[in-house]
Amino acid sequence: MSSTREQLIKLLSHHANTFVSGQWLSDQLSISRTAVWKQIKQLEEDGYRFESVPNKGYRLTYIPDKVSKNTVYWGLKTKSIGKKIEHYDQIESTQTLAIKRAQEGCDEGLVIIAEKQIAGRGRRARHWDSNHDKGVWLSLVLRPDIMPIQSPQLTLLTATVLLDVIEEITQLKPEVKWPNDILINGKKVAGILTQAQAEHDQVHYAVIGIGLNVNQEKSELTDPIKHSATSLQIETSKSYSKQLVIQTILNRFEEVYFNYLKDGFKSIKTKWLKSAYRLGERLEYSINGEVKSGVFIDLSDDGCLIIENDDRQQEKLYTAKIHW
Ligand code: BT5
Repeated sequence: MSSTREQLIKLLSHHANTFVSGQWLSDQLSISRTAVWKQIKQLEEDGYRFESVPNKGYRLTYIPDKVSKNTVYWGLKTKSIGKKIEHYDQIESTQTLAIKRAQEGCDEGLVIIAEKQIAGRGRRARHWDSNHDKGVWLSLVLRPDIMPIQSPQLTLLTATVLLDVIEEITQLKPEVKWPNDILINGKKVAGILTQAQAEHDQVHYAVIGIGLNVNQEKSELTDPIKHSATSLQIETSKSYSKQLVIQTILNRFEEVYFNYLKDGFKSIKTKWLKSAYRLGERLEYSINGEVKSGVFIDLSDDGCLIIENDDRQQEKLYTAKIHW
């Protein structure tokens, strides 16, 4: 059950085009008119703004651009993604908590958002720089009815979502570097971490972690990512509402994810390939210490890079280290 404050904000934001009277609010919330007034004063102190007219009541005119589960929630058009949100000012890692929630049996669509992560992580226990509030750090829990072998497709799906969202917000054309990096002008602006738990022919859950650098200035990028990373702010000299970025990601994610569950991977693959970093170029890669090279020609349905070697043989790369 949400608090009186949350219910009040919900009522006001759903009627943001009209005035609502103190009496109506007091009836809806089963609290006195004085208690409504006190709540409104409290909200004003927290940055909310109202137009208030005698005999007409209150109209919510501004919600502060501070990310909270409510402010994100109200801007969502989704059916399941983000229907439940947990928001933390600081946490070790949204991914670790989302996995715990998934194991506890939470519903599909739970989103964990943090302003700062003190132990943000990438793949293979690599560090993810997020101990500050300049980026979007979130993890979402899915329970897709797909075969375990298909779970890498979720990383590629998420990459296409981020490509769209970044383009929509900044008008820039990012690229996707296999398997999980989003680049702008050759530098990493976002990373995706997919962790799934599966058995036989069933995926129990997949947790998708998204880290997107939003408002860092160039001087705020420190070693070791100083030269390899970028942010939306660095690329466009503009700062962005993180709340809006999160809403855009979640709204778009649900649309693409539902289409994928219905129609399969084909359109995601097409979209992914259109923005693939170094598609059609010769890449060097190593497998078990042996360095090889070949032309990156395609993506397989199970999410591998397809390379054509000098003997015109095609090879699928699952775990090779690519020397980008
Ligand atoms: C990734 O791993 O790119 C996946 C990153 C996922 C982060 C999200 S944030 C929300 C959720 N909670 C978590 O704890 N994690 C997820 P990988 O491909 O292994 O890349 C890691 C490498 O990216 C590092 O070794 C650095 O070189 C680089 N890196 C670290 N932080 C970065 C940043 N903020 N921006 C750009 N590059 C970064």
